Amino acid sequence: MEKECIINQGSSACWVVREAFAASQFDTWYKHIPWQQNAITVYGKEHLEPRLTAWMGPAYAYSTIRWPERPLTPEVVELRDAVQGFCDAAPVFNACLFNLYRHGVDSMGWHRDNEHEIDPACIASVSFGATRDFAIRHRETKKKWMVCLGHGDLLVMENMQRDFDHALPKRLKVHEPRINLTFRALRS
Ligand SMILES: O=C(O)CCC(=O)C(=O)O
Repeated sequence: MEKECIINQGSSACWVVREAFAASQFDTWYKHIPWQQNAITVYGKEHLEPRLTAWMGPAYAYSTIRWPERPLTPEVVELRDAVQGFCDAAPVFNACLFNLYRHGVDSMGWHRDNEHEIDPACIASVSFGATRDFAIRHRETKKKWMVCLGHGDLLVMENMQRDFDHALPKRLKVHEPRINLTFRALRS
């Protein structure tokens, strides 16, 4: 399978393998994951996140959200091992954040996954269901890239946290749900 290069700048790289996991079913993941909607506090005000999420891996916290430790299930380990096979020099992904965008109103704002526990060498994500745009922006130049991610696509980001933000913008014309699993290596 071919790697499609999106960004290759210094030590930072981002690439996609189209339909790498297209054989995996949206419904399997939809039913398998213990989805919840978290509240997040921004400038002292509580909001519900505009998506459902779940976590498997060591205990982890970002923003005002605290995830307790939860082991990866055998199904997730199987997908993780297959993803790991595409990422030659990556550290072992011992954690997975699951995102469920119920429709195009659900989204994720600009961020860069730069919590100190996350190994910046590599983050890999797999998408199922509706096709959505994934946005990347250079933090200084503000140059933007828009990557269309469809069912089964693998997206890999290497050393991107320092210089780039990413986001999953709203797309009001999308009415179908999308699931995204992001694999990370958490350092203890
Ligand atoms: O849904 C996506 O593709 C983006 C997910 C993401 O940025 C994250 O989990 O940090």
